[in-house]
Amino acid sequence: LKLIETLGGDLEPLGLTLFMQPIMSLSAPGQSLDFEVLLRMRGPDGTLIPAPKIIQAAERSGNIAAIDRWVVTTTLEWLQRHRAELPQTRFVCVNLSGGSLNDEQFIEDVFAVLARFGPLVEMLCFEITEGVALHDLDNTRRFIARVHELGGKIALDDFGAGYTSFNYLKELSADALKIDGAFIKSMASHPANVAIVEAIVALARNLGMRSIAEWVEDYNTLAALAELGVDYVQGYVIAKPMPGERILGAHNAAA
Ligand code: G
Ligand code: G
Ligand code: MN
Ligand code: NA
Repeated sequence: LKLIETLGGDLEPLGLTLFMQPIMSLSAPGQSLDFEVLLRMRGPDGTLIPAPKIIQAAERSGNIAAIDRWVVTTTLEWLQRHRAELPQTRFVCVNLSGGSLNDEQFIEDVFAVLARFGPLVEMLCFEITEGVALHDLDNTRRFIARVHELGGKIALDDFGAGYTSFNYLKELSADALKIDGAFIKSMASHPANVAIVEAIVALARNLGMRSIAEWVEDYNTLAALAELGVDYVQGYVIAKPMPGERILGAHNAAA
């Protein structure tokens, strides 16, 4: 982590690596292979350093834009390399930090990267949190418009946590709402969460957006979400985040 604070350009030697977690469509279960990209770092002893630690170190040292740019580039390179092996993959979600979205240089760099990959960008979905989006609504709006021009998608991550304002939902034309995992995880023990999730699903549908439930940890919750009409589910009950090779392996085994 000290290294993140000192190095800039080439990040792979630092042990940065991308994990993927499957996102399952409830309307076509088993027929789609979409996923979220999650950053990991392999320590010298082989242990995996979780994303929040990496992100914090990078934000503290002003290197978060370099990290986010590396994640976007590496994801697209991976997709390009393995596209033929992923016929059922329609979208891949990538997380962005607030620091990056408000960094002019990052924006220019990332759109230069996207331009290199042409139509592959149509498979990208950028996950942004409400806090990030609200930090500078104009920057965020411009970013979203440019992503849409290239055919990419936007999901509002951790939706429902923080400062959800309906006005901001109206202001930003996102494609999907990712319901905050805290609501999903305790649906069974907190009936109020069921009502909240139901309302978010209806809100998404009425705004022409998709809904994604994360942190789905058991089958009862999965069944309840299907009943509520959630479009996509993601969580340990389906699969944990795993190295990209394992996604390819699982797919090849299933095919
Ligand atoms: O699995 P998980 O520990 O990876 O993720 C923890 C947090 O780190 C989440 O809030 C997630 O959005 C964030 N995160 C994971 N991967 C990335 C990444 O590549 N870039 C950014 N900016 N955030 C990430
Ligand atoms: O904030 P964001 O939604 O990007 O981060 C997703 C985080 O949720 C990652 O840290 C990921 O590892 C974690 N995660 C994924 N599936 C589950 C799950 O079923 N339960 C819990 N508690 N966390 C999960
Ligand atoms: Mn996310
Ligand atoms: Na989230």
